[in-house]
Amino acid sequence: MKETWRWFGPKDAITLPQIAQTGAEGIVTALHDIPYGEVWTAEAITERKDMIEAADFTWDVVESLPIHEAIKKGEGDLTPFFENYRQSMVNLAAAGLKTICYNFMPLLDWTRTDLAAPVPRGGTCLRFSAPKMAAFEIHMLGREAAHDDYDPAVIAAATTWYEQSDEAARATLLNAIMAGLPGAFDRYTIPELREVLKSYAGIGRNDLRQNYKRFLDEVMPTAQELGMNFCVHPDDPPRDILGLPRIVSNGEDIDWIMKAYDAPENGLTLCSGSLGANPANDVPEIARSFGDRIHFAHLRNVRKDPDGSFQEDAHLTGDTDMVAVIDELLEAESRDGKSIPFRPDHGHDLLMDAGLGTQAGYPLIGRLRGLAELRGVITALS
Ligand code: DNO
Ligand code: MN
Repeated sequence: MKETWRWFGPKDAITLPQIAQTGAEGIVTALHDIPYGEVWTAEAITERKDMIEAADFTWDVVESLPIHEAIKKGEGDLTPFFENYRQSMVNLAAAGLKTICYNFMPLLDWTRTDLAAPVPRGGTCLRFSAPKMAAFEIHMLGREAAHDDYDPAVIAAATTWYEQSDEAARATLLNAIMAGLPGAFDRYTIPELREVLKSYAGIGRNDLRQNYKRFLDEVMPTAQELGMNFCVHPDDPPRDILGLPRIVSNGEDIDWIMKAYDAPENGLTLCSGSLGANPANDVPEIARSFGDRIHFAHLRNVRKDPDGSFQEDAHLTGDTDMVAVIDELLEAESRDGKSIPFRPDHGHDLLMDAGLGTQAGYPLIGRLRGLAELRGVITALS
């Protein structure tokens, strides 16, 4: 398995020479400044690649080559969006970039309600509180239908939270929910979010699946010609959010996707933290079932509460048996004769992390700790 590190580009508070000290050899990045739907030019790709290589790294994975919302919604004339997407693929492949991570989550990427929840012995982590999410949906957005999406006890706790919260707490909650959107785009205020949610009205699970299949049919033949591996990132959290359907949440969903375009290039990013947030998901089992289609891995752990809340735990503690997950990935590697790039996906804010101004979930010390722990497991198992 190849150790990689997510770098958000020149604007990242963490520099490439600092990343070099973590021991990681590969970089995972994207051209976050390019608006969704536009072409990644050969020049922009080469400029980023040169930067990475000048610091003695390889650029191993593109995360993400984002999919425009119009494609997810199946709305309007999609021809230019598909053409642009394929053009970006051609340009990436020409630069030797052949592993592409993306997601098919409508509107929001990863979603948390707390960016700095305390962990017992110091430091903070990302947390998803089901009551706070319900409070946001019901009381702040006014989405009445959310009553059906949560248990009555969660809804009662949501009301209590809302009644006790002040403006600042509600603004912090909105900010946390928006933080999962990478890059500088598409942060919404409450009225904007209400508006944009309307544009998804009537799009159910099957519609989203059909739109996804159309995307695969449009891009996978090009991926095959170019020798590129695509790897979809699972939904985080693996459940419907804001009434929007999510279709990459469990083994059954992944199976549908793999069969919707049945080719090795149509693969998976095994994100143990995302999948692990649903108690019904057996992550080592998912790694085993789809080992031949796993082209990239995000390794982290979560600890779940009975009410549907969860928080990010240290990489080797938490509910998921990470040694078993890594064992499956190593098996897949030796079976298929491949090397799977992985990154410590998120970390706790530890020690001086809080002052560094890094992206939420992507601290220096916390991920360094995670990477070191994972490296130990990999070394022992191999
Ligand atoms: C969260 C990440 C995701 C991931 C995208 C991939 O930290 O794992 O934001 O990059 O969903 O498209
Ligand atoms: Mn992930």
